[in-house]
Amino acid sequence: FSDSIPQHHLDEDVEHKLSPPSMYQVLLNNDDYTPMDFVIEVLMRFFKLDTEAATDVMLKVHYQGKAVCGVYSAEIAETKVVQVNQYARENQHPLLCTMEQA
Ligand code: NFA
Repeated sequence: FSDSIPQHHLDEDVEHKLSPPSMYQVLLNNDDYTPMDFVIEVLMRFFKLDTEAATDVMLKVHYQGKAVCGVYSAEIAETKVVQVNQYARENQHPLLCTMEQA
């Protein structure tokens, strides 16, 4: 059976034309008002960082202006951005989450 299938049609020999998905960095941006503890909570809640990793990212944002929180496919990155900005606004903080193609 398989000897009747041209070699170039066998699955393992097919040239796959699907590209891997574009990946996006999700970033937090510094501001002068959002409490450090709130930023750490956001990083733990939405980006699944432990206390130490969340503190490191928060301090990088604070001192360098922005930092990458995670890298995701477009749909997941967009969802993180919306959820983080919504959560910040619900808590009356100006914290801004953005995304950039990696
Ligand atoms: N710069 C803020 C402050 O001093 C802390 C902060 C860190 C805000 C990271 C936003 C992002 N309270």
